[in-house]
Amino acid sequence: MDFEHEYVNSSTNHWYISFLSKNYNEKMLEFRSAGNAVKTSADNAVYLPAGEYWIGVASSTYYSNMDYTVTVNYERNIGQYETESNNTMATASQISLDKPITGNIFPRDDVDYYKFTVTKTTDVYIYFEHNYINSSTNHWYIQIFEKNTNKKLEFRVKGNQVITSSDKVNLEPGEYYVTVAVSTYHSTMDYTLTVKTQ
Ligand SMILES: [Ca+2]
Ligand SMILES: [Ca+2]
Repeated sequence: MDFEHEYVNSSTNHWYISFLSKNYNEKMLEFRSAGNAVKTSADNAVYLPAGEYWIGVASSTYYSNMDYTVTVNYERNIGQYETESNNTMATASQISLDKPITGNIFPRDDVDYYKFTVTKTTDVYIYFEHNYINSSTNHWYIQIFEKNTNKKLEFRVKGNQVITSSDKVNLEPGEYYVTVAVSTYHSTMDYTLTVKTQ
């Protein structure tokens, strides 16, 4: 989402923009725009099913009656992104082996569930990427487990660890789930994960 306005000679926030779920009860995204920031883009995308959503614009620390323009940028999701809400096994986003999927953790208590199927006994590992964050603290917590919640693999990813290949785990044929959740620190930055077989 982009938010634009004419220049105001002030680095203080003048506008507060929020993107709300169709039920109007869940914040999917929020950011602020300073007077001298003529174009502000949201830090991350939200990946949503078709439906109605709401954008709220309010004054922030300072008030301006100046006109503003809001643009919602849209890209069709054909499986390259998670689809919220995917916070339970039942609503998991389906993924294919060796095909990357991108998502992010927002709000902090967001959990992303992905479901994949193994048709023959195979070794898999998770390849996890994100942009650099200047922090050696863990930001993401990733697990693979079976439908009966038997955990097969878990690992954490630090902010400054831009590429991670997990240990390999040997899986029997069946359905499995990957979850991505916040670790010690929270980042809304996009991550891309792939369940790899080689
Ligand atoms: Ca998510
Ligand atoms: Ca989620």
